[in-house]
This record gives sequence, C-alpha cells and structure tokens, in this order.
Amino acid sequence: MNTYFPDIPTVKYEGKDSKNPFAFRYYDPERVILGKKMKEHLPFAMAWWHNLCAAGTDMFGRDTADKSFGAEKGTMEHAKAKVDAGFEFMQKLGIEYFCFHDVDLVPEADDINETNRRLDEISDYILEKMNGTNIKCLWGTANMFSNPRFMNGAGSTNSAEVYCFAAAQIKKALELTVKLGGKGYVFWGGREGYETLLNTDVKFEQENIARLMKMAVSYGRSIGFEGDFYIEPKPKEPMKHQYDFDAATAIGFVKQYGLDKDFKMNIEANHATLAGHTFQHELRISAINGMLGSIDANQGDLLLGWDTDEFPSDVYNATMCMYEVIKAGGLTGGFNFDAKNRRASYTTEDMFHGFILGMDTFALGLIKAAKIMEDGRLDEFVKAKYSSFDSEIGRKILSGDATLEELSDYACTMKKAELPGSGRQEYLESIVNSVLFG
Ligand code: XUL
Ligand code: CO
Repeated sequence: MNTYFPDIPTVKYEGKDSKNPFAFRYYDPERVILGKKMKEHLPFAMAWWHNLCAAGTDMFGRDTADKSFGAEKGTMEHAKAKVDAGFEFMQKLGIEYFCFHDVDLVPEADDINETNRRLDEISDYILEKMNGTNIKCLWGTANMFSNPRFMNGAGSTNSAEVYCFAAAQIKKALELTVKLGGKGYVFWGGREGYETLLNTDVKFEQENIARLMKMAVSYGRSIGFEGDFYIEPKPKEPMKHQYDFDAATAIGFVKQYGLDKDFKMNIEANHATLAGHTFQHELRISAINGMLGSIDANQGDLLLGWDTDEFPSDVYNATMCMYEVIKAGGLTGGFNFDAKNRRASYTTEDMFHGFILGMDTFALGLIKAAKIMEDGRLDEFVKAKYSSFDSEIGRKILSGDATLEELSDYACTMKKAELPGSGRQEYLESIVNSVLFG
C-alpha cells in the first residue's frame, strides 16, 4: 500500500485553512449535505487511461511523465504494476471507483484471442485486489477508436469484418464489466462519424451503430448486466462530424432506435463546451429526459477549442453541475475524472494534486449548490416566471385541450399583449455570486 507513491501520505480532509498540499480543503467524505454524505453525493472515479497510461505525449513531443511503475511497458508485469499503483493511488485518495477501456488494462496483442486471454488474467488480478477494499468498477468500455482497423469507426465502419471485431470487443468488455461488478457500460463513439459526405452513407452507418448497440444490450442482459448503458456525446475530435454530437442528438438517436429503456447519458464537461453548450445545459437536457446517468468530470479551455481534459477547477461550473445533479435526484453512475495533468506537471505528486483539485472543486460545488437550493430564490423566480400559466387560459393550454381558434379569439379580445415579466438575469447572477462568495 506504500510502494508506488511512498512519499505521498493518505489524503485527508483538513478544512479550508489547511496549507498542506496533500489534504482536502473541502472534500469531507462523511459530512452530510442535504441528508446525504458527501461521498454518496460524489462517487468519484479514476480513469485508468489518463491516470495510469497517459504520460504526456502530444502531437509535438514524447512522454514527459514516467508511467512505467517499475516495469517494462507493453508487458503483463507492467499491466499488473498499473493495477497495484492504481489501487494504492485510489486508496490514498479515498476514491471508490474506477473506469476502464479494455486496452487500458493490457497491451493489445496481434491476435484477439491472446488479448482476451490477457484480459482474463488481468481481471482476475483486479478482482483479487478489489477483495478487502471498498473499490469498485464504475463503468467499462471498449476502445474502438485507437486501433487502425477503426479508422472509419466501429459501428459505422464500411468493413463487415471490422464490425465483427467491434462486436467481439464489446462482448469481452461487457463480460469484464460484469465480472468486476461495474454499474455502467459506456459507448463513446470516437470515430462513429465522418469527414466528408462525398464518401459516406450516413443512414447506413447510423442504422449499423444502432444494430450494434441492440446486440450489446441483448448480450449484456443475457449475462446478468443490470446497470445502465451510456452514450457519451461529443461533437467532434477525432472526427469532424460525430453522430453523438450532444445530449439532445444522442437522446433522439436512442429514442429513434428503441434503445431508450436501456441507455442514459454520460455527460462530459469538455465535450459539452466543444458542442457549443454549457456543461449545465447538457446535464439539464439529459435530466429532463430521465437520462442523466453519469458524468465525466473535467473541463476544457475555451481559448483552445479541443478536448484538453483538464482537472476541474471552475467552481462556478461545478456548482451549476451539482445544482442539476441534486435536482435530478443524483446519478445512477458517478463522477469519473476523465482528466489528465498538463504535460509539464509530470511528477507523481502532480497526479495527486490533479485529483485533490478535482475532488475539492466538486465538493465546493456541492456545498454551494446546496446553499443555492436552501436559499430558494432561483427556484422561486423560475416558478413565478411561468405563473401566467396558472390562469384559466394558461391551465387550458397546459391541459392540451386548447385549440388554435380559441387562443386566437382570446388574443383578439385582449387586443394587445402585455410584455412578459423581466428575465432579471443580472439580479439572479448577483444572487449566485452572493451565495458563492458572500
Ligand atoms: C474521449 C473520451 C473517452 C471516453 C471513454 O474524449 O472522453 O475517454 O470517456 O471512451
Ligand atoms: Co470521457
């Protein structure tokens, strides 16, 4: 338990005045907020790929961080060292969940049978590690975007053979998710999209994606997977047009193909802003459709415009996120830090600083969102804003019984409409500021 990060102590809550770099200032797992412990509001997860695999390589330069964990990369020893390091890391931070892609866990072999064998071996090892800890799997997924065979996507590929490989990977990843007790299974359609319509049959591709998802649902249920399937919307990157552009698009897709009973959304903050939305917008759209499932907790950089996957530091956005989550009655999933350290933050200490920042940001967000709810002025305002629908004519409209002629007659009797009540945006923003900083 003290092998890979020997200089880092177990991170504990010390309160907002603590200057200890390895302490939480806001995340106090046992503190009760709105009747629930903080750690129950905030089931945090570690993303295997960023934390244990990504080492800072970008398009212009190689790794800056050492993620070998004392073993040779590309070996099963390394795969096991990552498990050991990951568990030590999660235990030191009090993180109770992890998320994984199949190929985050083991090096992919040339022959899929050998990859599957390695996955069996590593998942046995992970299961052993899980025993006696309270660490669990939040969700699993298959990486169907890195291997060159997926250059035209997985479900959206033009190759029936590649489609079968996608099916095989999903089958295995579902089995692993069930074996590790995962609560969810994610589809992030990284390359499910296109670059140009000159070579693309969109209808064909979308129908094939839906077929693959249907097969996944039926296989998953047949092996005892009771959790949610999630779509993680993202508008672009790596493809120019991705089919799961945003929550509204993905929700429309699952409804169109009859997948809505089994699917919810996994909303990622950075993907929301790439789609030209706020994080809060994506959460709200999912929630009002009963599909707010899980969250990839990170943030982007609006000045850059690509998926920077930064650790969340923006308390305002975290507050608005928690406001939505509380109103939706919580998540079926959790908060997965799909986030990586900046390339120049390459030490093991930085790995901890990233998570401490993210966990404290969401803890603050939770505290402040609860205050906004208790304050009540925002909710009261929104309720009052629509109060004209409490009138006789308003109720008639809401009942669905009104006709266009009737409403037209009503308007003609009125002669002239009054202006709607003010939106009072600035006043409401000042309330939020006073709750945040008052
Ligand atoms: C990519 C992304 C993925 C998914 C899982 O932008 O967010 O890591 O979360 O495939
Ligand atoms: Co993500």
